Amino acid sequence: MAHRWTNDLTPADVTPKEVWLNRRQIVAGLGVGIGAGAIAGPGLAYTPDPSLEPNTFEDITTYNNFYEFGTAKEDPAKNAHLLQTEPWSITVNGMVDNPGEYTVEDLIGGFDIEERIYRFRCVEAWSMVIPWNGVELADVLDRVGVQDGARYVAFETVVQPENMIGVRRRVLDFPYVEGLRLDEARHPLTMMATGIYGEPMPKQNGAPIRLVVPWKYGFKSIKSIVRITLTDEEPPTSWNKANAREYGFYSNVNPNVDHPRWSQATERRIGGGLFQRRQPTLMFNGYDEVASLYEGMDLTEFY
Ligand SMILES: Nc1nc2c(c(=O)[nH]1)N[C@H]1C(S)=C(S)[C@@H](COP(=O)(O)O)O[C@H]1N2
Ligand SMILES: [Mo]
Repeated sequence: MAHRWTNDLTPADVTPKEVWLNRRQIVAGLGVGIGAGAIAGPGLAYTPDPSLEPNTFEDITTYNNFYEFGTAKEDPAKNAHLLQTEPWSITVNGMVDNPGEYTVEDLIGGFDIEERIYRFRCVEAWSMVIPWNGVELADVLDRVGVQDGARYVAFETVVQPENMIGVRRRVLDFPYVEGLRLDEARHPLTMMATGIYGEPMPKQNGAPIRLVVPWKYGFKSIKSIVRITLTDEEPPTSWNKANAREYGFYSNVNPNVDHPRWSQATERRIGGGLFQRRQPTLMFNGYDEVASLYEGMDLTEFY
């Protein structure tokens, strides 16, 4: 499968192989990887400037938002082991040629699992750098066959009340739902991720398969997906339903549009279990290549 995403880094930016291999060994101690061979491709050939130095596996898996498992940052790591991921079935419906029930393998089997180190920015003004493993959503959409007239993709998270304390407490209107405009969904940066650091996706990070949209606030990257719907109407999204004034449909990272209750001009990079240095928030989280998707749109109106 040809990859449509190309990065702007040169060989000079590549992390020395020894550094890479050492990191591999460190994370290899954590368990069995998802086909290490599958990710040992050219996708590894970038870890550029220090701003893309990945967070540790521990940071990424113990400081989470996954409201189905509670509202505190430590809750998902404590409670998500209860998530039942086998069997897992993803309903694909709406304006598609091949609707039906898919396993994860049905959806992504045969595609290269790439590793992509992405900046990840939560709406709450913290950030991390995460090495995701996954495929481009565009490839999945091609597999299910998007029909003419479809304009949006809607996603839904599993609901397991018996296993999810946040669902029982109704901390949000579950199921958690999210959506993208079709051109956003097809953008080569947009991933369906099945792992981090070459490991199967930890439950607290959205096993077995979740969305990653690196130029948008973290809540757009919906976890533990069980439904994908192609539609001609802008779909409802969980945080917009909860508070439309604070959370829009687009939710692009934008230092110039503050959250009503806090500034988005800067962010704190999480590291070593602590918040570290404050740094400027980058427009589109630094992914300038998506700017053309929003040409002519007032991003203060469409926040
Ligand atoms: N189903 C579901 N998906 C979700 C959330 C959630 O509460 N439920 N939280 C979102 C938010 S606010 C963030 S910041 C990211 C966190 O992803 P991570 O745990 O992999 O860092 O997941 C997003 N996806
Ligand atoms: Mo978030």
